[in-house]
Amino acid sequence: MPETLTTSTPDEQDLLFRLLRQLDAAPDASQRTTAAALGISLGRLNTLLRSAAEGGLITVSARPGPDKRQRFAYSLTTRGAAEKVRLTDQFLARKLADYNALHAELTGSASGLPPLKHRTNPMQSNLAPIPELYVSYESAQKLKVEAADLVSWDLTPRQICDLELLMNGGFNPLKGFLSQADYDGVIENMRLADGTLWPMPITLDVSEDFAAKLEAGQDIALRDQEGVILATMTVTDNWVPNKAREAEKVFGADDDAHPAVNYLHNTAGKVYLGGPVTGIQQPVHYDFRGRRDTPNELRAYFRKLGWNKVVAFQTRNPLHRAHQELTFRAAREAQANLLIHPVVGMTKPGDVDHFTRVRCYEAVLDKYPAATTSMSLLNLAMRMAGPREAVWHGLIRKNHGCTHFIVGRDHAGPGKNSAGEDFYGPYDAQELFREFQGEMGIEMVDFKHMVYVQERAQYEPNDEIEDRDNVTILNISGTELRRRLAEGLEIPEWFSFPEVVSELRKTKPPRSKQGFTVFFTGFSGSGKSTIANALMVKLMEMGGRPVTLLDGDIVRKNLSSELGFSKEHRDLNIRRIGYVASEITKNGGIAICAPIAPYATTRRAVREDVEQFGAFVEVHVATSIEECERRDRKGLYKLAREGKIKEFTGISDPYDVPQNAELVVETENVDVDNCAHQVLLKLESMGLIKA
Ligand code: PPS
Repeated sequence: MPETLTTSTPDEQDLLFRLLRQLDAAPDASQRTTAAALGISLGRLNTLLRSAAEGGLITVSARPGPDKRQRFAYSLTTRGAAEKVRLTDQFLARKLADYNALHAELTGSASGLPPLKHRTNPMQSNLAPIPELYVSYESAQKLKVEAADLVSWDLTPRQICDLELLMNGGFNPLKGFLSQADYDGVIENMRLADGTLWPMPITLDVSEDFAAKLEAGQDIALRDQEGVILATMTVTDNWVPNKAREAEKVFGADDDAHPAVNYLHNTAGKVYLGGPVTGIQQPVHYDFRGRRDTPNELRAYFRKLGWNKVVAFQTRNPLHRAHQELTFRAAREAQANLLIHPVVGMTKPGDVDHFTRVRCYEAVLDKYPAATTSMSLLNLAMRMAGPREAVWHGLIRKNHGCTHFIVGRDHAGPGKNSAGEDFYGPYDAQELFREFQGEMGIEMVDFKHMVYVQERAQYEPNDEIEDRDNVTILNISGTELRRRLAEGLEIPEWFSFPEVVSELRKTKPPRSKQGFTVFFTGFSGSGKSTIANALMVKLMEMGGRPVTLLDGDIVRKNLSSELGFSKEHRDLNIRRIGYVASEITKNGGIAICAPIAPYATTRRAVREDVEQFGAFVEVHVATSIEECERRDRKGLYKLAREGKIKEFTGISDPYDVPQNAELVVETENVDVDNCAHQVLLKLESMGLIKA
């Protein structure tokens, strides 16, 4: 950037700001119109344009057409757009100072005189518009075309969530992904390099190969998973972070039992990129569009309704009666309106999916007074960082126009560490929030654990029950709730709302109605297919769920006809079976698989695929190789012994005997019906079928 642009006077910076704003808003205007809009001569405009072009803030291109005064077209570059964002902040700060001075003069509040009757009604800072990183629609169209030629990075789902909140001001004051200096400050003491409080590292993690391609100061395009360009970024920093240190400082322990530490070590890229972001378009959401609001949309909504005080409730769980009581009490205590602000981006693995939760929230919303309560969905990717996360959540809610924030017991807790202990104390988050709330500009409404007092038929904070020895205190933990749902047991009225329970039951039916997979493994000729067929018929006789048999031979004919029996091909074959079985399980069916599946690691991978959606029951059909060879029903063992079939399992290829199968079935001297019955009994004992 040329000297003049960085070291110019406030007036010159103001002019540059107005020029960039003008080119952003009306890139196709003639020079004469632009000069008139800025109130300067054509000569001055030309000098300014030349200097901005030399500084890399705008590009100049020839425009066809007869009109000589419109020979050139100007548009903002990524750098120009970032500069415009910086100058906008500066401009707004100056305007606010002017406004405050004027207000002080009118009301006499600065002169020491008693204030005059308020003739002005200053806009509360929590409701004033917040800076975003987007360029205008016109500039975005041009930038999108330019960005198509840039090196591009395909964002991960978590990065898309982060980018959305960076661009719409949810992560204000961040202007992009953290630079190394900001990152170091955030890790060490929760502060950006300039001292501003910010507790969470928002970094763009990439692969080493991608990072190696980049030069300092290079612009890159950031694309979503369909390849749509959402933003550009000027890469100012490119470094290999010390992830163990990040885990220790941010999450309190370098322990993979913490979901964000696990993500850091096993999913995130090795290199971080930092630099300012220029927003082109919001990430696309097709679900619950009407329920999603940017910080400025919420601020405008609160302004319109005159909601000067708003208390936000953050949640990643369905709302039950305890939550309703807690939020009512919080609104009463803060004398504020209530914003239910659930996270729908990424939460803790294993949480109830957001589709189900939003249906639950909508059902509960009817039970709140509509005039003082609103709900909005937040596309945040949570990190489960407890205390630091609470401070982060508070800052995000402040950006969304809220004045108060509820912090309850174990806020954003990740559960137990690998030694079986809680990562954080139940009220650590409240303590850290309390320490910083003055600086944050949002007040905490803290709550102890809410429990149900049967005699008074109401929820009360656990620490406020003075007659606890004379009353019955009831509570259902999250684990207990999951158990009751899984087993189809009663969920009492005092605990939740019938509408919520019914939604949860639809998504999480009892085990006896969920899909599952029975995975037989054993040598060729061990009896897998025969037992699998008998089991299939018995399950069909019972009815209730569709049953699909994925027998080794059937699969090799219909799904894997091009594959042979090398390790690589066998693995591919089994992974395909696993994929189909996981889809069947997900959709509530029963998948019965009967391949040889000789490798333990591949069987484990299939188990993981299926267990995301339902039970995986591994059955080892433990017929010995000698017995299989003696039976030799297909005549294959003879051919294998003669060397006519290569890589034959048990003869010339390995078989890893299962160590942790749910069931081992011996077939020698036991009839098929009995073997199938053993499997049924196992399924029954696991609650997967009813007696
Ligand atoms: S694997 O390893 O799981 O992919 O094997 P799978 O698909 O279950 O094998 C299906 C049938 O292929 C026949 N067959 C062989 N088995 C083992 N090794 C070699 N080299 C081989 N070549 C052909 C065998 O009859 C398998 O059928 P089952 O039903 O197991 O007897």
